Amino acid sequence: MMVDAGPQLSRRPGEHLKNHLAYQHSHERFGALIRGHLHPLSPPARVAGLSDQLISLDAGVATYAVGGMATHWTGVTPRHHPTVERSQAIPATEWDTLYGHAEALLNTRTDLTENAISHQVVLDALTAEYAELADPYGVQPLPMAAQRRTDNPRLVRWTGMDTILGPLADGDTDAFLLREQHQCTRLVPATDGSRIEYAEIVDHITCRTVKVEASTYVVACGAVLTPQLLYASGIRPPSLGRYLTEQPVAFCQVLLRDDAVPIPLDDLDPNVWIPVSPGRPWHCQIHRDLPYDDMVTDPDVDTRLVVDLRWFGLVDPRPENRVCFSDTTADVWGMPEAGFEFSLSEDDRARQHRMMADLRRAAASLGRYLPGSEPRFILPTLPLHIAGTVRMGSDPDTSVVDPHSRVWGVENLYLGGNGLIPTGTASNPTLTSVAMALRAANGILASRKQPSTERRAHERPGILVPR
Ligand code: KBG
Repeated sequence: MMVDAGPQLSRRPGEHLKNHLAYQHSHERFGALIRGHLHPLSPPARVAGLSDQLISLDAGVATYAVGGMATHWTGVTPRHHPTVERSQAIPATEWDTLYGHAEALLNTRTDLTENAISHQVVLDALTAEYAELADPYGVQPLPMAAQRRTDNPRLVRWTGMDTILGPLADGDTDAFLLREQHQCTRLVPATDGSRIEYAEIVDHITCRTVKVEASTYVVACGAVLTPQLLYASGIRPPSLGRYLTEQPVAFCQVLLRDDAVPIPLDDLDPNVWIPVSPGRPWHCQIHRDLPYDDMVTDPDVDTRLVVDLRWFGLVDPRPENRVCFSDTTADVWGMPEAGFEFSLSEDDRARQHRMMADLRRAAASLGRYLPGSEPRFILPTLPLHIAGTVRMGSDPDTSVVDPHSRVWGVENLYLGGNGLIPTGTASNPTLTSVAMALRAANGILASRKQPSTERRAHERPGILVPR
């Protein structure tokens, strides 16, 4: 049984909203749609660190919908660098297998835009500029969780939660129950705290509260709402909410030289990547994405020539960087209100300035800046890659979950999502979080030795009991 506080927005649960024809070819229209799906997590007045010119968490948001941010994410799914980014909590020998499975689940591929003219132009120009970068960390196509449709190659099928569910998304099995607009407000631990006895779920459709008893509980509702639920449940290990990381974003737009084209009217966008590597602790993606609020569209610009350069930086995890929860103020969902305490260290800061210089280098090799979109750090910061708040580790004093994603000291409670990533990272986190979740799922399955038909009634996942 799976519950989600938000509504189901598509026929198949958790589908990517860009799969609808109306949004496939307009970043502006799609941007306008999803802006309404981003709910601020904390009132700006309570946010600390706003004066920082490189990063601010004022844009901390959550999406309340079945599928969460998978209903609108960009689908960029690189592997994290083995030494610069990846956590050592999982043995090095397992990462490649886990990543392979995660890529298959998400339908990650590098051929999405291989025939697009602007993709080839960008790839060639940057390959020449960055000739010193050795394989496998040189300029290359960006791995994308999306595929061109074979019945109409002008359209792309973007991966959403329905992709992961596979046949379960079609709802024709009793083995899986999905309840939309059901919000888990509390997990109720046994008196000694060693296990969860039941979950308290508010059904926002009927305004009833129900108890759900299960043998295993998994909380995966984002890097802020996951620790929020633990906090509300009185599960408050010392590292909860701490070691928070977020990636500063250096951004600009470039107009490709028009002697480099002609680009057909219905061409797809470029998707080019320069991976993180030692000495370059930043992730570079050259593509097109949703406009930021401060961007003005010039009707005289041929948008086929515009490319976005997004460079994401790495910040070190430090315990003082955190999301904290109020004991006195509730958010609109009745949960402890979140607030952020976050700043950059001198090392973090120096890294971001090197990243900005590199962004300028790449831009110069491609064309000239789009007027009004010259290089800058995006504020409030918007990669939405908050991590570390329920971090994985091998020491219960400095982590919230063990290497199998189980909350230390609570035998039947597992967590999932970007909050588990314990390291400073620059690349998009989703693929890594899915890899970690697969390891946890394998562990949960292995621990459930009996076949499901032999399990006692109360051990079946998700029994609804009216309160
Ligand atoms: O361009 C995207 C990017 O791919 C991503 O992962 C992040 O979530 O948001 C960016 C847009 O601000």
